[in-house]
Amino acid sequence: MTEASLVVRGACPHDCPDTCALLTTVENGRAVRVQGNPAHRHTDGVLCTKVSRYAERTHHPDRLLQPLRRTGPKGSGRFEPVGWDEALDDIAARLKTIAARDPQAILPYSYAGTMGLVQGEGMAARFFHRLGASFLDRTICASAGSEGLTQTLGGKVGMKVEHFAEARLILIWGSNSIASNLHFWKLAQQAKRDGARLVCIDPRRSETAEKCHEHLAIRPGTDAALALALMHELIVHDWLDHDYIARHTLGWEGLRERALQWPPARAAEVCGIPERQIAELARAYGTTKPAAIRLNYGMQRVRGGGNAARAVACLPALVGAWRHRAGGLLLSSSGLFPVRRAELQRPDLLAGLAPRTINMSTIGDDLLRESSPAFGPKVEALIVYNSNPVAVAPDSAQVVKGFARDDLFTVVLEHFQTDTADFADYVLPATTQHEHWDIHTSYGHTDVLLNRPAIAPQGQARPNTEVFRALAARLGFDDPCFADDDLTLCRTAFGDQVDFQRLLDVGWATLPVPEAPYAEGGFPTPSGRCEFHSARLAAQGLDPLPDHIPNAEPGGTHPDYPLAMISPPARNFLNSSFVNVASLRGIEGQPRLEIHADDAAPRGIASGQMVRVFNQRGEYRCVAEVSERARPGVVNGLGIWWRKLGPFGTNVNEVTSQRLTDMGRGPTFYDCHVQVAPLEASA
Ligand SMILES: Nc1nc2c(c(=O)[nH]1)N[C@H]1C(S)=C(S)[C@@H](COP(=O)(O)OP(=O)(O)OC[C@H]3O[C@@H](n4cnc5c(=O)[nH]c(N)nc54)[C@H](O)[C@@H]3O)O[C@H]1N2
Ligand SMILES: Nc1nc2c(c(=O)[nH]1)N[C@H]1C(S)=C(S)[C@@H](COP(=O)(O)OP(=O)(O)OC[C@H]3O[C@@H](n4cnc5c(=O)[nH]c(N)nc54)[C@H](O)[C@@H]3O)O[C@H]1N2
Ligand code: SF4
Ligand SMILES: [Mo]
Repeated sequence: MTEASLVVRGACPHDCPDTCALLTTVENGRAVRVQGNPAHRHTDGVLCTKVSRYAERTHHPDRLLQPLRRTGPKGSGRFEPVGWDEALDDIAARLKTIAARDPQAILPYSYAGTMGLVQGEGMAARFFHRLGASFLDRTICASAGSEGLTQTLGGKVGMKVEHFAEARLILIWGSNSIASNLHFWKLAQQAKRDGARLVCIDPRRSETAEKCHEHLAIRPGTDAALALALMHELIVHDWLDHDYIARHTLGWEGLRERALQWPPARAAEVCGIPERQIAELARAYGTTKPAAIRLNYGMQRVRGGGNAARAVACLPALVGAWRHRAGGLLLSSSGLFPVRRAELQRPDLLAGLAPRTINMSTIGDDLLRESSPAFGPKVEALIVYNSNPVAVAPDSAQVVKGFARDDLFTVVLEHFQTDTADFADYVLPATTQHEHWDIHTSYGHTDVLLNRPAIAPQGQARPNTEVFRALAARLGFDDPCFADDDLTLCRTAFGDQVDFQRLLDVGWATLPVPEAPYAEGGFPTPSGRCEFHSARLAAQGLDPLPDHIPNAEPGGTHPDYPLAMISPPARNFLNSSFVNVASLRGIEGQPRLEIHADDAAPRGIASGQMVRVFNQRGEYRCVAEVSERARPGVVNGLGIWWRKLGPFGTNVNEVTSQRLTDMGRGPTFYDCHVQVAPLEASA
């Protein structure tokens, strides 16, 4: 270390269950190295490849360093520099004019570019509440699975991740852990060394699947059928924990009857796997203790995603797996955090207003809607932060058409000139995690983390909070809460629920969560039981019991689009973040479509060849890779490239649909049929 060098404690801001503790080495005002904090047990000194390159992203030559105003047509990416005051004055004036007619014509659009509670929906939520802007339904990632889990277990709750290390059987279900949950994978490896069996359930032979003892390469969207067949076997072989079922579950008779309709032979047909694999998995699950399931969101991006999560979430109660601390299930731990949302986000500032809600997953259609009694006012202004919808939202053709509207006023707060920023009227340079305060929950462990700024804001970049404070002032919002600084917001997020001094001194604090939280039942459902039968779903007119709901576009049925496509993330990107970091893009090379030899050969497709992937919604182009990672009938289009960095300015979302899930109003990215053809043949 040089004299001018210091090490600053932070938290990884990315949408990843691991929420690592970071140590950033700063020399002469620059972040020169980012490492995992060895003192934080979940991080254990290890970061993923992406974030170990974080300094490269922070000091990227393409960082946006000053506010920009559009000079060319929308989408052209032509801008001129403008001063902060001029930009903010104009934005405030535009918003004021629109709000005078109807503030619901203004829509925030944000997701998890940062998971921070402060730079996420902190000051921004206060601002939009006070304005009375439309609500955004933040569904794009996890809402179907979250809803399924909540209807079954009562919330986003489950096992403590550290106990997976002691499990004897681990089902890795809809998760490519090596790519997207690295620190869980380390625990699974530890369990494996101690003799545990690892089983992966995934249509793709992912980096994780190939390292497990067994891989069930089911067709996309058939998870509920598999879960019901497992239940069938648990019942007929009496591998049930009758005592746990009687005392801590609700609706067993109904579920039993439903499951008995799913003998393994029927599920094998639906899932496209050998019956033997189902029978063997059921035996292992019914007879191995403790058995743990790492469920992840990859399995809920289909029409029946909510039901599928529900079906899987029923399994641990049937075998009494919750009795052991190393048994049960984990999809998300985020519901365990006592975040004081009302104090942080101040919904009381709505002062009686009840704005309409727009679903972020249908932004394509919704930007193109005219005013109507059912919809409310046409969207006239869009404020985007922490998200890149033009690249990540489904059905790109509609999304692009919406963003290209000349009568839409768009402001984008960003680090980089993304596909979305290209459509902005104003682009405002945002600080990165290295340059601002924030506080973090996690959806993969149970620690709260504090992020300290390591370096000064680069160029003229400002934290999101600062932009919303400045707009609030210009709109005359005088509630004292708009003067709160970021450190105050950090303190507000948990109040007395978390020892803030400890966060300042150490960087994290562990929540007091019981070791085996549901050993004696006590689920946070209305009944306090694991709800196989959900009265809340029945009240919504939905099936109260979990069932298999086939994909809307399963592949193998449509004459023109016979292949099913899933589009899970490429390992070295995080959604569309990092696609512009040269060293990481270098590893990924080009956008790829994995296709099985049985599907490639009849189409005359060889590895390395450029292909068109298309359906009724659109077409994108990428490089084919004939690979055993794809199962026959299913292609894997790895995401999520920036459109402008992919061939022909397209990415995988050209072909995905805006259809929503059975529960939670989520997107169905992995419920998508396509055809694939060599590019030359069609030119
Ligand atoms: N490296 C990296 N890490 C990430 C991300 C990233 O982009 N890159 N994204 C982050 C985000 S936002 C999220 S939400 C999580 C996502 O992480 P996960 O929840 O793990 O979800 P996915 O990566 O979408 O999919 C995981 C696996 O599910 C498989 N899958 C697809 N369809 C089905 C299905 O119908 N059934 C089953 N059983 N499996 C299916 C996919 O092939 C994939 O291997 O990861 C986070 N971590
Ligand atoms: N086809 C397909 N599409 C998908 C998925 C898929 O698996 N397949 N996955 C879906 C999922 S799971 C998700 S979560 C969504 C993710 O969608 P998004 O949440 O939009 O995620 P990113 O693409 O990473 O874009 C986040 C943007 O926020 C910016 N950002 C980061 N930190 C800050 C900050 O502090 N301030 C500001 N102003 N900006 C910041 C980053 O630079 C980045 O451009 O994509 C979805 N889209
Ligand atoms: S992306 Fe995930 S694994 Fe990588 S540093 Fe961040 S929290 Fe850790
Ligand atoms: Mo996500």
